Amino acid sequence: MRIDILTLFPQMIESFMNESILGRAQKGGFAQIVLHDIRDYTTDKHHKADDYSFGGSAGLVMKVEPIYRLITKLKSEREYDEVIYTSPDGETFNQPMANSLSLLNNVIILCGHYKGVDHRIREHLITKEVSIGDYVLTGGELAAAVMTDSIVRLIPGVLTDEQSALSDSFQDNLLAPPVYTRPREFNGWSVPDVLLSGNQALIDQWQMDQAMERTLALRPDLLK
Ligand code: 6GU
Repeated sequence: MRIDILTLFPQMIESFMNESILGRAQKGGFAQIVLHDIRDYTTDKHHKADDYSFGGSAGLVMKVEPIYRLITKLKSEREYDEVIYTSPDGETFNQPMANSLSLLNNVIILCGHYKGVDHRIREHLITKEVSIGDYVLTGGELAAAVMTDSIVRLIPGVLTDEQSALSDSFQDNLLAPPVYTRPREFNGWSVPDVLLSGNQALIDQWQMDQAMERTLALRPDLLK
């Protein structure tokens, strides 16, 4: 899968994309994450990528031409399944959306900033608008990073069996059960006996009960 991220601030997320699981996914050839600086596609001598909004409401708006040029260039090189715009107006990102996006080949994510992009971009080039929750971020870069992280880890081969995404919270609409490691006893705090019993059926049952109990207590909305 290839994800092209279009932003005015590529440095904000560059190192994030090359660390940990995202870094390994790219080195292993499972994902290609390409950051593009929208300012590189301006043609005026001041490299102006934003301007005042018509009608006078406060704040800068990202200009149509550089974004159009960049998206048109990318589309001439390969076919894109989605052109996503990060915006608080969008559909709220969640695990089912991550699952379906992880099946795509090529995706563009355009990061909104300031008051947003010239609306003509949204009308003519964007196929999907996504928010990561009901709070305001300075820009879409963190949203793009969050989405990329949760999408790429779902690509088959990125996680080992032990890290398997199938046991993550939310994957089956349940929170994950508690986990423990050595030592068995610390400071008088002990690990539940069942986990040391060696009886896998019992352990599976305990983990399922815990997942259900925790979901009921902490996120009953997930069970609806
Ligand atoms: Cl995608 N962008 C911005 N600016 N704020 C947000 C968001 C996105 N998702 C939640 N808040």
